[in-house]
Amino acid sequence: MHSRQQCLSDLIKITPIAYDVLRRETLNIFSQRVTIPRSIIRGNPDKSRVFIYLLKCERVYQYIATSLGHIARLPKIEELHSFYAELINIASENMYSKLIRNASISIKILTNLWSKYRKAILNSEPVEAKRLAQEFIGRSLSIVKRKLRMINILNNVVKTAKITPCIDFANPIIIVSGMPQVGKSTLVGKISSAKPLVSPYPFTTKNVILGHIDLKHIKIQVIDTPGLLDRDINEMNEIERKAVAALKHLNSVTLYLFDPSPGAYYTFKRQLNSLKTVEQLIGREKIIIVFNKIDSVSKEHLLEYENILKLQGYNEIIMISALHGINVEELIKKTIKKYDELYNTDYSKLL
Ligand SMILES: Nc1nc2c(ncn2[C@@H]2O[C@H](COP(=O)(O)OP(=O)(O)O)[C@@H](O)[C@H]2O)c(=O)[nH]1
Ligand SMILES: [Mg+2]
Repeated sequence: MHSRQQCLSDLIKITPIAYDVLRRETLNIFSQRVTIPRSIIRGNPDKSRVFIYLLKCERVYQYIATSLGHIARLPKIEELHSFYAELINIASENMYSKLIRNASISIKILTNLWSKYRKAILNSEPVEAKRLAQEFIGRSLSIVKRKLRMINILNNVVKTAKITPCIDFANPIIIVSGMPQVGKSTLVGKISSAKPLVSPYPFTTKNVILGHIDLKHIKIQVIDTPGLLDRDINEMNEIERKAVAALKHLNSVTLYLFDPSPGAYYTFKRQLNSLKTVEQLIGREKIIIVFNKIDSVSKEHLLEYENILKLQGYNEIIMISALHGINVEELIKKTIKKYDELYNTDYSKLL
């Protein structure tokens, strides 16, 4: 099957620029020597200083307008897939759209300003020309400074674009979700091409990570997500919100992992609370409940927790050990079957 992978890093291609750098470069351009063609000077010998300042300002204007143009031409947030849009909003603290808008506005203001100053300088006496040119540079910089205060978000936006996986939104996606330390990254590492970091500390996974399961004619995408705490979505931090973005915006089957073992980092009750949050986001029908780490849980405990979930209406729970690969194949089969049911596809036949 054809792959239609989309990479955020191909869409957001820009070298971040800070105000201080832009200012320094502007002053640098302004201070550079310019030479006016003799033919022009010959006809207007007393105007040569005027032409020098005109040319300096023209260069500065071109430089600033070009720099802002790169920002103004970034893709609009509405043009991005909603998953990518949300990641960009998280990275920019919702300032991305405003930055692009303000870059466009600033270019217009600068262009107007330059057309006024160009006339004024051209009609001025030589001494006046220098003062007007300096005034133009000062005003241009102050427009940029005022309008593009949030320019530093570009750093984070570009960084995010670089690490965001290229997703084929038309092909199947399995999301692995759950509280920190339940074994999400271990499972993704076991079943897919991704090898996310696994550690005994929470919040080791700070980004959405993509791996693939290679079937005969298709790659099933598997997404590892940062752990979610059992709190309201509005209270979540930047890292958790990336996991929420994946859940909310990707058509997927979500594996919600529990750690029912006695050494679990969070109590079973809290894990159940966190499941409720995921349910609110995507609806119960897209979730498969998985108990991980069954290698280190007694049968009695498993049964006890299973019953709690059954009372809540979850009839099927899949028991696995991601670490030891117990029942993992079975889990993949069931997940793809569920995907087929949800999205009216027939990938199961490829297994
Ligand atoms: N006993 C046992 N430990 C596991 C299993 N899966 C993961 N772990 C351990 O649980 C800890 C957290 O794993 P990790 O995959 O980083 O969890 P994540 O935070 O949900 O991504 C690590 O120390 C893993 O080795 C399992 O099936 N059995
Ligand atoms: Mg992890």
